Amino acid sequence: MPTKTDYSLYLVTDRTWLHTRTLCEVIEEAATNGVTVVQLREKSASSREMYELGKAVHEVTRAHGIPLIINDRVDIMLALDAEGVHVGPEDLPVAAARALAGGKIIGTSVNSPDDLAKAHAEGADYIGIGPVFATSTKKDTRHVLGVNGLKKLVHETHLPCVAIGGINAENAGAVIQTDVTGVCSISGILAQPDVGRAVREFRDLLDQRGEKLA
Ligand code: 3NM
Repeated sequence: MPTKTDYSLYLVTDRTWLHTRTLCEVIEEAATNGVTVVQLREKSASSREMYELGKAVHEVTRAHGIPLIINDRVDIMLALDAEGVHVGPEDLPVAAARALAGGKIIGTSVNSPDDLAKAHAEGADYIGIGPVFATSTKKDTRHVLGVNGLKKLVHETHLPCVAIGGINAENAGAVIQTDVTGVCSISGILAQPDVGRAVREFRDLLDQRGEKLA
């Protein structure tokens, strides 16, 4: 699974951005329009809520043939038989997650060359690099990297890497030009009045890159 994963458009969830729609409805629309990975990240959910929500979301992602990654909770990922887990600096180390969940996708967050060295040493399958821009979605973000900081880290890794933090359809073009594998978004997709349209705008920028490389 890890080597075949399409990381190009990676949606991270946060139900606080939804208007009146359910998370499953919005994920259905996002997947139909070109999101290629979904990460369930619901920081205020109880274990039971994460499990029930994950079960419902997994049905949607499975129907679209895209992986579901669970934020932080290796136990919930295993209980759902989801495709992977994303562990940040305050979560289990990658190596510990790997010991529990051998064949699953394991991603981690990178903000510096030191983080990158750790991700390489511990055998992460992919890395999320961020925050690229300031964002109000996550309160405890680390040093804002900017496009140049992102580029430096992208060029120091052989791993698939996705950029995160403040990315929207307006600034995604500059992010994509760094050679990053994909872009992640929460509010750039979930907070938009027309989710399908927002996803297609990201998708168009990513697909233009593909056409240039072809
Ligand atoms: N992780 P938005 S920034 C979940 O820097 C997350 O590791 C970050 O939300 C990191 O797309 C972030 O709305 C929030 O800016 C991303």
